[in-house]
Amino acid sequence: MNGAQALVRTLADCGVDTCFSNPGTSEMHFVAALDAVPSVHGVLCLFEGVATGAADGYGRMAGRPATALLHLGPGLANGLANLHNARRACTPLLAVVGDHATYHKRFDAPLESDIGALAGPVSGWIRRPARTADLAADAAEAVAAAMAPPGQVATLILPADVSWSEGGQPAAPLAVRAPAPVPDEVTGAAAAVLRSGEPCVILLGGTAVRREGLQAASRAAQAAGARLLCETFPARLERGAGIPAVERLAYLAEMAAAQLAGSRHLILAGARAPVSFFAYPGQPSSLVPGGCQVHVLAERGDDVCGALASLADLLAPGATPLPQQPQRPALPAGELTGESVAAVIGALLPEGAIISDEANTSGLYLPAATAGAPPHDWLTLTGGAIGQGLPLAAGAAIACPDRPVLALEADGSAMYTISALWTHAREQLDITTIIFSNRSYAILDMELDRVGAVATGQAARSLLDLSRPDLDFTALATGMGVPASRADTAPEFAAQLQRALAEPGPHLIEATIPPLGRPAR
Ligand SMILES: Cc1ncc(C[n+]2csc(CCOP(=O)(O)OP(=O)(O)O)c2C)c(N)n1
Ligand SMILES: [Mg+2]
Repeated sequence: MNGAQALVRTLADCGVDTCFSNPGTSEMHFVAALDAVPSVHGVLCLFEGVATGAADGYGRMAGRPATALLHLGPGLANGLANLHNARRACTPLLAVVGDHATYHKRFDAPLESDIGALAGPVSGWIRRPARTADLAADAAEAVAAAMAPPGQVATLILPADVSWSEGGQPAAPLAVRAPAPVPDEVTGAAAAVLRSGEPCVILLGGTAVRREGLQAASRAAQAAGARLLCETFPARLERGAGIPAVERLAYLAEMAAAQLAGSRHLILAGARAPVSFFAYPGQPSSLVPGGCQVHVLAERGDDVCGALASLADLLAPGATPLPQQPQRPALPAGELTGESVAAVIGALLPEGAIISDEANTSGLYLPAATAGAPPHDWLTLTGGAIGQGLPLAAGAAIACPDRPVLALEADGSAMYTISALWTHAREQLDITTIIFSNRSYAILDMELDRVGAVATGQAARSLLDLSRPDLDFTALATGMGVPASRADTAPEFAAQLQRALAEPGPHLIEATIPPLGRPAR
């Protein structure tokens, strides 16, 4: 057996069943090995940022890694932005980056580059096996490293000759480290703070915003009269009717500051102390209010949910969580705006839906409109690098083939990785993409003023405007095999969304809306 065959066999034995791929010549033996190991499904992505974003979506939903197969340094570099988002999400993900044969590197052929330097900042684990006999054991270690709590990107650099040489031996899966238990003293200290009677906020992140964590956190908050908030961009937030609701910390620093104002204690459960997304002249970077003490209940790699449950038991063993009541908005009439799009989505969201949210400014009304919808998962832009949403949706749909996926995509962000639509069609994924077509980088239009930049003329505004020409998303989608329609009014949009959700397979709806705060066209 050659190295590639031993590698792919080992991945399969370690529970890796999907490989989002954009291969090149150095990965041909890996590609060939996929026929020898049919339990690993190769998914072709037409740009590496799609492969890495899809692997992120898969990992967030499956809780185990998919592979992203990338071609040398340039292929990896094309995939870096979504690996950055995956790193921020703590997603278990295995990047396999093909490299030149070991003896070929010193010739400095055109594709030669420093793969380690490119991979380092996004990878929690990185290795470049030099011998075929070591490859499978390194792969098993890579999978275990990717799964080590709280989850991370593991990068395996695969020299072509290590891949093609005979002498490969599959390796057995390795045990995955369990989350670290939180010591009783730490839970006890947090309980004492919560009993102090001073205003407390419990800030949730990581696994704390899954159903089990939210239930425990809700019990603790109820018992102590504390407020619950969660990080601004959770990797995977479980929400909807029956699940305790948690408000997300706002993106805008002044709104986040208002949410935290008056708190004397901030208890972190799987979240970091809050910071402003960007610096603004004259504004503080930390969002921790003056006079507020920060306490760490659990770090991301700890048993966060266990710690919250112990905390709740200490405070009031009998306390019950406060579930969100079912409630949906009525289907709106009239113009299509960010607000009416949100109401339609809230009215129609199917049970068990997975939302890939990259709606940006147009998403302002979504949390309220969908809060009481049937239970669903909400995946957000963890690292702020746009171009995540369409790939993430593909990965989530492959991880959870029985669940409907909605990709809520701002127009500018959609264009970064628009070729993901082709993968939606190739794999016939049950994804409904809604394009929030405001023909603008609206958030930057807003930030231009907020950072205090003085922009008086058209030169600056033209860099933030997506018209001239207008993007035709229905043409883009149909050109890649995704049935598409365009909605200009709220009832049109509702009818199109109803149809898209009722039919299996991918669909795209271009919702033409004005930028936030401007009247409908
Ligand atoms: C990889 C990357 N490149 C550039 C940016 C800067 N950026 C932030 S938002 C944005 C435009 C967003 O426009 P759109 O997706 O249409 O959302 P809207 O602001 O209109 O709601 C850009 C270019 C970024 N965050 N990430
Ligand atoms: Mg836009």
